[in-house]
Order: sequence, then C-alpha cells, then structure tokens
Amino acid sequence: MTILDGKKVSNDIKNEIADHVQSMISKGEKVPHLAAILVGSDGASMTYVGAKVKACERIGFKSTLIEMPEYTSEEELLEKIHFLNTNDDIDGFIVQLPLPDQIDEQKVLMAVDPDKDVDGFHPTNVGRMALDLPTFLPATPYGIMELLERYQIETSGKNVVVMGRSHIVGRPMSILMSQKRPAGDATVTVVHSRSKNLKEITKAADIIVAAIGISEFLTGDMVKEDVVVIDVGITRVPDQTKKNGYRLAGDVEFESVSKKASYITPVPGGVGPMTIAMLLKNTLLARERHG
Ligand code: BQF
Repeated sequence: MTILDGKKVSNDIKNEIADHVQSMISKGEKVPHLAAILVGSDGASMTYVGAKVKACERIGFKSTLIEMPEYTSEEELLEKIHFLNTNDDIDGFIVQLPLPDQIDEQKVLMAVDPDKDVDGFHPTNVGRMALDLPTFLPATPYGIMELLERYQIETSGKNVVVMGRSHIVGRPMSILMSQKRPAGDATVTVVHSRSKNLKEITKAADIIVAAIGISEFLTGDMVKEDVVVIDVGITRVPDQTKKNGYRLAGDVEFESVSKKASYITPVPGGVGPMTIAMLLKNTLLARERHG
C-alpha cells in the first residue's frame, strides 16, 4: 500500500510556482495577485481562507483578504464582486463557500468575471471544461487529477466510481476522468444518495473517489483488493483527546480500506493540500492570460 502524499506533492507544486514567480520578477513582470472574499466567521471557512492567503505569501503572490460580516446582503456582496471584476490589479479571486442563507450562491458565482474565476465555478467555465476547452479547472478535481498523474496511476480503461454529485467535486471529477486527457480515459460511474446496490458497484471499482461528506462511510468490505482510493471528505469529528476538541475524518474508513488498497490518500494531508496548490496554479494562469 502506497500513501498518496498530497502534502508532499502540493509542496513540490508550490515550489515550482515559486520558481516561476522569481523568474517573473527578474523579467520585471507583475506577480500574480489573488483576492478572497470571506462572508461571516465560520471556523472551517476561516481556516481554509487563511491557508490560501498563507500559501500566497509563501510563494511570492500578492493576496488580498476581504472580510464581510455574517449579515452581509446579497447586493453588498455583488458590489464587492463588481469591484474585484473591474480592478486591474486583481488577477483572480474566490468567494469562500458556503455563504450565509440570505445570499443566493448561484447568483454570486455567475457575477464573477469568468476570466478571474480561479475556482472555475462560473457556468461559462463549467461549460468550457465539459467541452475540453481551455479554462480554470475547479481546484479539488484539478488537484486529484494532478495527484493521479504524478503518481503515474493508470486510469485508461479503468472502472472509476465517483461517490457524490456535487458541483464542486463529484460532477466535475466524473467529467474529467471520462475525458481524453492525462488521468482520463476511464469508464466512470457516479453513485449518490439514491443509488441502489452500492456495495456491488464499489466492489467492482478499480479507482474510487469518495466525495459524499459522510465520515468514514466507505469501509473495507465495500472495496476489492488493490483498489485506488481518493478520499475527498473532511469532517470535523468531536475528539476530547485533541487540544482543539476535534479530529479531521475523511469519507473513508482508513483502517479497514488501507489494508486492501494499492494506493490511498490520507486525511488530512491528501486531497486538501492539493486543492490549495491548484488554486495557486489557476491564479498564475490567470496572470499569464491577462498579459
Ligand atoms: C489537509 C473545503 C468543504 C467545504 C468548503 C489542507 C485544506 C483542507 C485540508 C483546505 C475545503 C477543503 C477548502 C488540508 C480548502 C480543502 O491538510 O488535509 C487544506 O484548505 N481546503 C475550502 O476552501 O472550502 C471547503 C471543504
């Protein structure tokens, strides 16, 4: 069993980007500038945005964090998005999800200029992805593709089971792995909360991408020997023995599944760090595209 070390690979990618930034500086070019809007003060969201800002600093990107209160109206958020869309100093920006209930997420994502949409959530960019056109790939699926590629895991003709159909992970993952591209050419099955005979389907999988948001849902009895397992889940589970009061759990029961797997991502340190690295990669791409 080999651990797919997202922490290490993400560090390799960040170092590659940092080198690129240095060469941009030596040529007198502008460095990439990422902005993030955080609405409210959800603990996990603050951690995620903080990790993104810190990563920017480490590799030499400019970053701007815009914090708005929990009671922010949709109109106020849309105004801020308009400001970032029209500010030439900003190459790309993200709106940290989830948003408070009074704000329509769909409306917000559609307000982001597709050329600055480094999360790749705008319908234009989702369409471009589906049509194999150049675009910003959503960071988590992009990170998983990169991880599979760098570990040279064969995907061509393999049976891939994607668990979950979210717009951010499951759906794009199923599209990407079925496409003709590196880490693609797979035969993809998507399973979700209405699927029947789940175990029968997961047992036939060569590769499983678990993205359902239920901690330790996938267990050893549901997989075949030598399966490749990508765990996208990241749930905070109360744990008195930890100083912060919780531990992070994936969608995969690591203990039982790792005994059968040929490759498996840990939580933490698997897919999560790759998400951050690919957001940075998209921001670099945005800077280069803007000329
Ligand atoms: C790690 C996210 C659910 C909902 C909104 C490193 C991250 C996580 C884990 C991280 C995530 C999850 C992010 C680890 C960004 C991934 O060491 O295992 C980094 O920061 N993520 C997000 O921005 O919004 C989310 C999950």
